[in-house]
Amino acid sequence: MPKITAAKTIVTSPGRNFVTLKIETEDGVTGIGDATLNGRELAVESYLSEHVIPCLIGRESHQIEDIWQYLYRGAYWRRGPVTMSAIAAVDMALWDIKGKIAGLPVYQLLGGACRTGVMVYGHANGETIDETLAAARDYQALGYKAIRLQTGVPGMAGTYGVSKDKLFYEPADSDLPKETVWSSEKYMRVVPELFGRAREALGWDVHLLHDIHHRLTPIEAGRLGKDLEPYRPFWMEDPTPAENQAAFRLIRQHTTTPIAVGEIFSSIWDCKQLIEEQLVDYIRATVVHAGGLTHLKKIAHLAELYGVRTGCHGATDLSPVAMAAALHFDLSIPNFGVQEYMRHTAETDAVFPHAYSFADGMLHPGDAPGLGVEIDEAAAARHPYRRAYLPVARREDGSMHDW
Ligand code: GCO
Ligand code: MG
Repeated sequence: MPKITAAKTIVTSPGRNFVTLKIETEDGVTGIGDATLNGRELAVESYLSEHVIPCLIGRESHQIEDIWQYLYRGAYWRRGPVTMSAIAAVDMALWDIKGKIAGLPVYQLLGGACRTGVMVYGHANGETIDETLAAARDYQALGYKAIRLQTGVPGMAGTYGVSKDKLFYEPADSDLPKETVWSSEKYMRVVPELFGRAREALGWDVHLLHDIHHRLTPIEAGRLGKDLEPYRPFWMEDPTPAENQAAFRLIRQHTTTPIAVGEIFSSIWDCKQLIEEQLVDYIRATVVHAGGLTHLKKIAHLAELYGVRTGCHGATDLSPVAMAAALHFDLSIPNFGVQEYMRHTAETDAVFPHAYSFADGMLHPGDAPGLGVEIDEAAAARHPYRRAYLPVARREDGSMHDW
């Protein structure tokens, strides 16, 4: 069995920051994993280079589960986004290596394809409802079967989910956190209007999604979900912060609008109650922030028992390496729901050449051995790290809210 002989991190910023782990075996086979944690990139980089890489050298690269257990149990300090993103990067790189050695795409190692492709959704957004609907029509013209709708809230500059670029979403865009203003009352008035107008303009054959971005209280989320019911949204995402999983019971008592949650979760323990009590319909944990394919499979298997489907996070701040890994995963599990797909810039795609491709609203990971994505280190070196923070949100009286 090929031993790990070298590993290093590569930090690059082709339009935004990405941290990538590259592992090499004694046979010269290399594998890569995404370790990007938006706004906290160098914490994961240092966790890997200072604490994880020295423990990898000499281990058998094929022993993916054992290495996962070694890094998780062996740290003593369990869970959390920094630790779990670092473990995820190792895990992805090892699946990549195993696939390359086997001569098989990773989805074949995970059990083979359960579907012909992966339905994805893109972000249609604009400062006004008209702009959002125009963007949604553009996504429809590109073949998307599922579209997320976000719009600016009148009187509130810098609403989350509204971006300058139409195919990319980049909220981490300042050297220190930007301050934005929030009013739940104003927001809750605009979203039902957006969805009403969207059904008139776009029809009923397209799935429409919406992200609340942890902004509401449970009872407010129940109200918004109820107001949206006539427009049959595919889901409302992150209705309320999820540290208190039991809080979702209150939302469930008031609305049949499906709920998606979990893009900031780092382990199965963050969603165990949500899944077991069927308090959510879609689990959005990702391969990069929730411990890699090895751990995400366990979350998906638990979810399968309770009729919960997956809807993995796939914003622009997850690198093409994480996107490729997500697609192999999505193709191979029975309870897949939808995959978020925010495109990367041309600079990012040039740094990470990849085999996955988009057609008719679906992505396919391709059939290259391993994950099917590489890193061009010379191109990466041309884009040095730049500190960049996500914004923060304050209520109109100046008190802190959840961004
Ligand atoms: C989404 C997310 C993102 C996050 C971003 C933070 O649903 O895509 O909410 O847009 O804000 O990934 O790093
Ligand atoms: Mg979100």
